[in-house]
Amino acid sequence: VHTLLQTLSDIVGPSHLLTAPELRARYETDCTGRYHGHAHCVVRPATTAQTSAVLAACHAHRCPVVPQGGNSGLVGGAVPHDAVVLSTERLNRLSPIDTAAAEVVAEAGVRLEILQNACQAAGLVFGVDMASRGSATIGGMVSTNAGGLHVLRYGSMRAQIIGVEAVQADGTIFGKIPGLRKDNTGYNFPSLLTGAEGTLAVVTRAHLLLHPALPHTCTALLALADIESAVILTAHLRLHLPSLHALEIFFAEGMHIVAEHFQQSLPFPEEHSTYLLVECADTTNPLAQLAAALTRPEVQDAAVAEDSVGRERLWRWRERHTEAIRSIGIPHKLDIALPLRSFPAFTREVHRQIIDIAPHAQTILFGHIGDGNLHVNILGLSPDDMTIDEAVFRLVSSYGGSISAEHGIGKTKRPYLLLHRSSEEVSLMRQMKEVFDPHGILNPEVLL
Ligand code: 2HG
Ligand code: ZN
Repeated sequence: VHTLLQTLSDIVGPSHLLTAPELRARYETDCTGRYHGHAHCVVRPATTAQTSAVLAACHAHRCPVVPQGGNSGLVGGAVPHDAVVLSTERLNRLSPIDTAAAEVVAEAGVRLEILQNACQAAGLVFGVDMASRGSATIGGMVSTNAGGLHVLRYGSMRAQIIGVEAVQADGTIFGKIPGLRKDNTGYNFPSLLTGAEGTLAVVTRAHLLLHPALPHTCTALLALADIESAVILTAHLRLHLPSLHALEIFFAEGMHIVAEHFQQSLPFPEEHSTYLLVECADTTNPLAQLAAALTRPEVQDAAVAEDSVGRERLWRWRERHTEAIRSIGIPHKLDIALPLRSFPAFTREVHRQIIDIAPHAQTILFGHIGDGNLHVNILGLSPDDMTIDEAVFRLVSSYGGSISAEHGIGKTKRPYLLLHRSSEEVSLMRQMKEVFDPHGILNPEVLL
């Protein structure tokens, strides 16, 4: 390890090789607080060439490398175990926005919020948005195929990518930037690296497409009697609101936790079981469209906002779930996808099963109902106890759902991949891994 550290220091300069425990600490623990690891060092290359040299050196020493962006992942995918952390934070250049083509090239360490601000100044938007925008980076978002709040309109990260540049385990640089929106010349590497969780290569740059900004946005918080109503309304809104921009769900438990943690008073005078957050955006004001939806029989109460302050106030109920839950304890976070029609049966059953196994546990559900994506957060379990995680994954699988919708497999779900993928598929994945990374140095404890 000592000679490797010297080589890495020569590549990036001594101030960008962190070896002291207090400097390494923030790269060794993830933001859920559930995962802790140990890094030999943190290395921060500033260019693709340096990234390549770093990987070549680690490859020669057969030393595991864990790529890390904003460290905002929720499945332990960027937590090192006796590995070198390759931090992308200095790969942070953003090309000028190409307004004519509506495209931009971002290095892996560019934070989402920085990209969003640059787009806004150019009258454009980036299609992926999420609560972790202040820390999540483009490289991490590519590697996890991040989803977020507007997948129902723009698709997930994969749908935004025109080209990717990446570095293989042995230091070989590959990929094409600029890419082309249409390019059918064989296997699609950008798509393969999207969602690969840093196990095949380290993404260094991405060429991304942008969308025209929509000047009119309105948001409504709807109170409903139950999850059945939410499913009926979701189906209706998808068909009847062409300007639908976000469609999120949460429940009374989550609403109360957010209210308590942030000392906010509840938005409605009565108690309700289920809440939908609906957002519409368009080139002309979509308020009339949204207002028509509010007359539906499922809607028990509603609050609407058109100005950014009012809209943000409504969004907070949903976006603050993660932070409010974290303030109570270390949650188990299970990000799952289900057919929409299974939502009612699943939510009932998941509460029942969790209470059967751990009567003291507290379960909070929320998520992106417009994408069939729920976040099952469970408090009151010990971090290593996987009994409930496994029960929930089995339940999800029995409904034909996926054990990961938008967060990835990471370490948490690695033992359960076969609940959703066939052994033939997993075997093909392993063979691909071997081609890209024959010595298995890239994020070796993640995914496979
Ligand atoms: C969200 O939708 C994120 O807010 C985080 O995906 C989900 O904290 C979670 O479980
Ligand atoms: Zn989410």
